Amino acid sequence: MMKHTGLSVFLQRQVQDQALIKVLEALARSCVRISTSLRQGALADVLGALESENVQGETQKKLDVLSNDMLLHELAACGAVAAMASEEMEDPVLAEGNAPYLVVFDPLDGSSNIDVNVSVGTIFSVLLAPKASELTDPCVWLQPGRMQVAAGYAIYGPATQLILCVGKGVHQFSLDPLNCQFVLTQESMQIPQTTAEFSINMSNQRMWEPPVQKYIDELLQGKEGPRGKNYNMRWVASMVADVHRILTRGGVFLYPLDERIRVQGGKLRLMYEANPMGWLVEQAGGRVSTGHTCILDMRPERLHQRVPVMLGAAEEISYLEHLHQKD
Ligand code: AHM
Ligand code: MG
Repeated sequence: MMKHTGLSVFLQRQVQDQALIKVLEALARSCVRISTSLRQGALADVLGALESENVQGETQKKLDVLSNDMLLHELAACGAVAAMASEEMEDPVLAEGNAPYLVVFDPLDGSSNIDVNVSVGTIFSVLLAPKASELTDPCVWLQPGRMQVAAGYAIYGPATQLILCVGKGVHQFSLDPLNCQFVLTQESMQIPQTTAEFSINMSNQRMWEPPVQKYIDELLQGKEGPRGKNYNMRWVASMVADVHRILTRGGVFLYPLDERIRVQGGKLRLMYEANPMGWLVEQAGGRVSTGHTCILDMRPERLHQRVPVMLGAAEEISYLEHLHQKD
């Protein structure tokens, strides 16, 4: 049998800083625990909703809260994390005052899919921490995506996989369920520049802005339209699963602004959805944009800020930006 490289061996080869390795191993341990809970599902009575709402006003699932707790616990225990912030908590939680890293995460992305047994995931972003005395300043979190030290996600699908970037390409690890260890299964994932597959929630079509209306309309015209080829469409409604497909076989993913979500600035969250996923996509040769600007260069204004997201095949994102400039 082929001998795979384990995550720990990979990290020792790729990452100089032992503290960062501790953070990444704590994230991986959390994802193994979350994966186990998801697999038990109804048997462990972890499905369904709670009566509480998160900071976004969304109903929390039991597994949203459980996953959040697992991440908080593992990250606080690793000793290398100064503070943690999450989609499920209004304010950051302090951990180890003098530790070098901040971690921001979406503990269970796509959680509306849990009860119907469709893929969900965990998204995370690792940033440098300031001095201990500055940790309570909310501005320490507002770092542009380009300043991420590491980012990644776990996808809990037919197999559990961890996709990781420490600034040198995007690498895929698969969970061996026999020993609960992640092993390297693909190095340097690449997104082709062109594609014939798009991903968007079509039910919002009537509310999109004109450039996105025009773009999708052109794709739908297929071979007979201005793009001269037929396009396929996929929408899982778990960002992790939709982005994972793009990292695996290419494509373009859009969650644009629409009338319904205009006041909140978009649907997806900048710090723990768009930035980590955007960085992975860029590191794999794709592009990420709001339609007007590269998301990774934006200076965040709030921890839970939302943003329009367009990511994937570089040529498609450039064309979308061209349509927005003309508008
Ligand atoms: P969540 O973090 O509360 O799960 O919400 C984010 C999810 C994304 O995973 C997905 O792309 C999107 O919301 C789905 O939205 P829609 O319900 O419009 O299909
Ligand atoms: Mg999410």
